[in-house]
Amino acid sequence: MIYRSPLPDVEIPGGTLTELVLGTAGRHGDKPALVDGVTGETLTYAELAEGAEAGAGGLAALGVGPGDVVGLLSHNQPRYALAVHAALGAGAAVTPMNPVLTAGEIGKQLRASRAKVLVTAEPVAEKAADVAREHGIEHVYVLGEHERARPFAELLAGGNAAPRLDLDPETAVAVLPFSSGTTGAAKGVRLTHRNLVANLVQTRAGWRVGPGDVQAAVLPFFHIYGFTIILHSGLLGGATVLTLPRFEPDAYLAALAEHRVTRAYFAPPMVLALANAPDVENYDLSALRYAFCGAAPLDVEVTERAERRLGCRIRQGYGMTEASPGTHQVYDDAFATTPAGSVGRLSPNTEARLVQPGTDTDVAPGEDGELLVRGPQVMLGYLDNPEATASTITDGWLHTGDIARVDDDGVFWIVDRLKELIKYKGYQVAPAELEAVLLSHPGVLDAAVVGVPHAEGGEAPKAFVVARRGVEADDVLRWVAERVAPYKKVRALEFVDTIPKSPTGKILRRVLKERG
Ligand code: AYL
Repeated sequence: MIYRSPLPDVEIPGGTLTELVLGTAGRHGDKPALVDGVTGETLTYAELAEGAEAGAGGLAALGVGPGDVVGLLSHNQPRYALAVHAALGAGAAVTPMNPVLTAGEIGKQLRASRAKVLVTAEPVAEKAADVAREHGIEHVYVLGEHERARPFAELLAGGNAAPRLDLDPETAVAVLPFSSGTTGAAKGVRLTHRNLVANLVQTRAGWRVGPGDVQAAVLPFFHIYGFTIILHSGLLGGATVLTLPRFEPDAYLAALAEHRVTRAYFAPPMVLALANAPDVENYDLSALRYAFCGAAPLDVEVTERAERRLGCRIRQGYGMTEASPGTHQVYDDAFATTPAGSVGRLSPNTEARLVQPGTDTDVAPGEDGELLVRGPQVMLGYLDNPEATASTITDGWLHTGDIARVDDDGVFWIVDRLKELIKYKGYQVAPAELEAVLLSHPGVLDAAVVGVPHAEGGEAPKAFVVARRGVEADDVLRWVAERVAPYKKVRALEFVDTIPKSPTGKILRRVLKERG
């Protein structure tokens, strides 16, 4: 049984991501494409398009071209978009990174992606410069100024023309985010120009983002939700994208009011914070028409509380990095009629199946099953990992590792997560990565990590550890905390005699999860 979108297929334009989103920049000219919610700095559509061209020329003059990768380590700011499209214009792919990653984690991603250039932001330029030096990356640019890096503006000012390229959008990688997928450590996800172009026009069929819209962008552009759904859907629509570097309820609400934000994008912890914030009612949110949430499960009671306070419905989107990311959405036209708690309907050109986990057998209609999705937004594959690609995509079907249900109206619910991935505040935490860090501790003999319920984060990593005598929990927790970004920290630890495993040696995560 194959489920299809109720919307007719859309035609997917043939060009690059930049051609799609900046091709009409001339029409919007002096209109702000991006506004910095903190400094007020703006970047107009014309400045973005011209800057991207100039930056592409500057990068090409450094020797950056098709097949190369540019690392991007920055919080949300208007110039983020400039860096992305300069790199794409040179023919390179961008590998985005969370600025809170440790030097070790950044180095790992730069090495795996073979990045040639690193573009960073002022607050993390010191760390970026250190990592670049350690990994022999010669070119480090900063969006702004810093003594350890060259100003990105210098690349734009060189007077170099953007190269003429003949990229094949079906095979040229545009973005290389890292995701652990259904199992193991984080892998580079090869999203082509066509994947992203497709997902943007697919999403547009359900959401009418237009020049009258102001989109709040506090969710990070280094994650695919922020990159595609917030930043690029906004640019494609000719909207203004308001960047905020971090979520803090009061500052966020003030920004929504001041900039008359029409569309807001949340992850579950933001909805929870807004449901409980002391004085939401003091802000004029009358411009807000659509609010979205995605990246992790959202509680219906919390949703309703936040909706009452914001005076706006909140509806969910669903997808995954490997699908660029959107596969399900609540269309604007169905905003009032699609139930909270669901993830809406399939985006156009997207098919779905529900199967018995680990098999190719469909479940009976109405039953829960593992969600498989197929469409032009599904990645080309993982970087340097054909085995992981082959086990994740079969006959074009992407195995999501999520358990879903669909009703007679074609509305989907995500009811459980089968894969080992932990979502802390919507961010991916890969148990395999934490297990490797735990095992590197000299006193740890064996370890397994699973997600357990956590009030603020939704879910957080808990470690089960077999240790040598005399090893202290605090010491093990500190060992991990020193080596991973704060959001990945192990937040609970239990010493055990053995880790339950299958006869083939696989950790029985469900058993541990049920023990809690
Ligand atoms: P990744 N409800 C429950 N779980 C979700 C939801 C949701 N609404 N959205 C994402 N997830 C989980 O790669 C699910 O387990 O991409 C899924 O496999 O970081 C995993 O997160 C993917 O995590 C949008 C808005 C997509 C957001 C997104 C999120 C992309 C997150 C489309 O419109």
